[in-house]
Amino acid sequence: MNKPVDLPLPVSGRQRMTPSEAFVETLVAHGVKNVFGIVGSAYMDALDLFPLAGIRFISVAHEQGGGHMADGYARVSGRHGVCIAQNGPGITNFVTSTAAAFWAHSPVVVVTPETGSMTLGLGGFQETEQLPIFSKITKYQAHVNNKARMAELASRAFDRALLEMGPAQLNIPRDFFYGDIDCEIPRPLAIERGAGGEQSLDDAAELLAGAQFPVILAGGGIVMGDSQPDAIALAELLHAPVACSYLHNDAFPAGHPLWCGPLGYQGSKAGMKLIKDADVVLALGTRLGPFGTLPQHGLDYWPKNAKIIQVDTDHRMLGLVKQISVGIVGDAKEAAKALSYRLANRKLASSANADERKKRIKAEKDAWEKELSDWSHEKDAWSLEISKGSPYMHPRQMLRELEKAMPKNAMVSTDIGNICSVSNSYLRFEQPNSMFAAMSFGNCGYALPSIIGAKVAAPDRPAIAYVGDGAWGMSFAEILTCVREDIPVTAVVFHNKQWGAEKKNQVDFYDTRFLGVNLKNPSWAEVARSLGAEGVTVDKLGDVGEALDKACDAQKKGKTTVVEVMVTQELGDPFRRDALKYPHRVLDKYKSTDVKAPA
Ligand SMILES: Cc1ncc(C[n+]2csc(CCOP(=O)(O)OP(=O)(O)O)c2C)c(N)n1
Ligand SMILES: [Mg+2]
Repeated sequence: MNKPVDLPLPVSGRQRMTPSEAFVETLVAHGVKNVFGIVGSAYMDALDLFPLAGIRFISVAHEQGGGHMADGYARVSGRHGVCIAQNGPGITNFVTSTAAAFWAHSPVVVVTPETGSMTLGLGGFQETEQLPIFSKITKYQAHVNNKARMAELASRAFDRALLEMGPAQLNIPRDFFYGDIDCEIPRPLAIERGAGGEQSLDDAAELLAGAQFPVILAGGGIVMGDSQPDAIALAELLHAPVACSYLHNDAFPAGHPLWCGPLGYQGSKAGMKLIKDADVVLALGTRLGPFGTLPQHGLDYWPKNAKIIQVDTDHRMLGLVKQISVGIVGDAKEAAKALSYRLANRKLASSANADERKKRIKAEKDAWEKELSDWSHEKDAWSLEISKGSPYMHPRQMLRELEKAMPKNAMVSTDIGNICSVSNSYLRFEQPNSMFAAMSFGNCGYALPSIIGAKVAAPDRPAIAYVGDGAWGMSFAEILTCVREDIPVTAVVFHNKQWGAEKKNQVDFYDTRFLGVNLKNPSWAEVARSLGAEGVTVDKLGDVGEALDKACDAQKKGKTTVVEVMVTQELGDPFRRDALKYPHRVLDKYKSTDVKAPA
């Protein structure tokens, strides 16, 4: 393991250096302290300099994991996450993680050394065109077309990743690391974002001042923009209930009386019922992603007649998915401050009925809490049948136990799967930068590597990944990274012996014709132990909290723990109810698989 040495300042002024030195000094200039990847000859000349530059190289098990680690690191720290790999196959392994970072709005810099400039196109070794592959999943692509421009283009990639809050690619023909160049290391751009246009802020303030039932939808922009105190102040001024946008449960503190929980899949009915009655919605720092605003629990909650004010730093997101009345191209923090300033000494319609609304908020929250507590298991016929007589835990009860035992300042990443999705109802946070779900890219295998990256950025916070056993099969190799790089995390693996989320579709839409959904697993606790981590198997509810406690405690001693929780095969609501149809067959050969839609 490369331990960081004292961080030197980047060299200043125009001078002679090698392109490798220019590349590494640019990393130094941007404050990079950790780079995730797998060693490769393509960039070994630059890698060799990392220790003296004060950069730790974190050697991972698979480049996709390294890319997710860079993503997790960026999401906690608000700084660049950096990953690097060998040209060709190492780089194509970054595709999924880069797409995931794109939809998580993570400033990841993907460094992609390329085949040599003098052999490009000849079909030598490890050659593929690396720019087209990433063209739709990056915010910016820098191609070093001349070694003398190494620092300039590298620096621009770093600037753009933060400016546009998304991945930037830095593509470097491998022979361009060598030689001598004259150059200056550019200083990072310092960018201050503003509140938005005066007129749009005035219009928004006008709508909010007249609102009888304003509701705030708190989005990821609040987390990324460090805006929570300003969002709280504005909510309190308006006495407005606050729902969180899908998978941004950490956008508003769960203990606050105005917090109403997340919208979207397996979200909070309280939040949904309250936003349904809004006459004005302030969507603060959210692109209003289509998946996260779909009807849930049979509730079509998006308010049809409300005026919508949307605040987003990216102008392309305004009015894209939902019709809006006012769009503000602005930073969530600055816009919240500017709106509070405009509303501070005004007569607000929402003050007159504040007590009434306060009672309504409490009643909706209490009702949802009670419903959740009574929702001890899934109640559809298949779930009841499959869990009958099972010695294992009901997933919802197990998730409740995890919630109760969750350390106060925990960071939790969640994977894609049925139980991870259900966990959305039980994940509450008091501080931002705490929840790292696989966002709209929705790839299985996200949670373990992203929490490893998060732990590197915030080593003093407990780091916990929620992962289904199928997704675990894709990603558990990164336990090797935890062990060899001393990055202690906790993984809770939901062992239900199935790709449950997809099985649920076959239950609901395909007459329980199961194909490719059953798993044969080893003991994941045993596997963890053989990889050099701790591993425990829990099959009793009473042991869940203690297991999580112990595992988080072990992080303080540098130990990674896999907590394998044995759960029944019951399944919550399906993911893509919106996109599935009952099978309709035309050819005689396949007629037997026709399924009639229930009346
Ligand atoms: C990389 C990738 N492959 C396939 C899918 C499709 N998919 C979505 S959920 C899911 C099942 C997840 O199973 P598991 O991790 O065991 O969690 P469970 O649903 O059983 O709780 C699959 C295969 C995906 N989202 N991502
Ligand atoms: Mg599973």
